[in-house]
Amino acid sequence: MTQKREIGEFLQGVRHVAIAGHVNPDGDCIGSCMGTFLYLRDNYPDIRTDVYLEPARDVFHFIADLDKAQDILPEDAGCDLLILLDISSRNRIGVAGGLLEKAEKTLCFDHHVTNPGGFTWFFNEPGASSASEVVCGFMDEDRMSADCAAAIYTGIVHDTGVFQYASTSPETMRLAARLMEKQIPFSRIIDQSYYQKSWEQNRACGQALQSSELFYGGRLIMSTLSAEEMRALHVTPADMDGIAEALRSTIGVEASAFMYETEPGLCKVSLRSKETADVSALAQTFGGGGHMRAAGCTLRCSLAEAKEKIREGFGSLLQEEQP
Ligand SMILES: [Mn+2]
Repeated sequence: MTQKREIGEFLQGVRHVAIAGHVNPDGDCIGSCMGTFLYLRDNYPDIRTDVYLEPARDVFHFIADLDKAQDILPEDAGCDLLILLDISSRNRIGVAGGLLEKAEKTLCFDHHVTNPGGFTWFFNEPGASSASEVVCGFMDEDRMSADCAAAIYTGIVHDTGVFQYASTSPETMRLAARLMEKQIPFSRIIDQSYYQKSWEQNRACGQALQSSELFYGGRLIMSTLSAEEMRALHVTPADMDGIAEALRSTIGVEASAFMYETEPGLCKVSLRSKETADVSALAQTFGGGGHMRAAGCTLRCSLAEAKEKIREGFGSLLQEEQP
């Protein structure tokens, strides 16, 4: 193995670290933030480390010390170094957004091709499976606890769709193997945090599949859930994970778009593709971002208008691939 860098090199003279992820945190965001928190706490006990995350879904509660994550930024909060993980852009920092101006130095680990940077140190690897994999490259694995390994593993599992997406590299698998050597409960992590869904979530996904429509000769599949439908199904935006992927799994489809109302007139759009359509480019035209195969954006309009805009946007994307 090549000699890796270690996060300690950014901690010279630092007495107070704050760690933060993005709004609406997903498995990679939570895994990378908590993994970094646990690693710093175990290996740099003289440095005060705070971690800020919006409330995580219950399925992540097996992650050690997740209850130490703060979901409100105190008035007097500060830090010498702000470590940012998986954020994709400076304006998507969740709870700790207010620290960006206060922090002396910022250190960002990411894997979003759309992240424009603007940090003291910026390690962005768009080809990497996850921010968890990127930040793990800066940890001495001999000094990594099982709890830290479990958090990092969770992040990788979630952002690779359980080692499925093209972003999964041989190195991702080697890293996952080394994390398994730490005796982490890998089966339980995958089942409980990734596959298991509540009855309400499964019904919402079922309804989205049931009402889906095909466009461009079956190359695009789209579906929506209105605020009213979500109320009737007893689900919230936090329950929408996995629906865009379920739509994409349809045979013949290259891309999927799932959209739902977070409030009247505000639509969250999840875009997925299989092999050719760059959905991050489409998301960017609407002020969003993400990856080639998984991206998202938020549109301020009715659900019907959002659907029309996204359908149109896919026109050039799906036509370009025709020979
Ligand atoms: Mn990620």
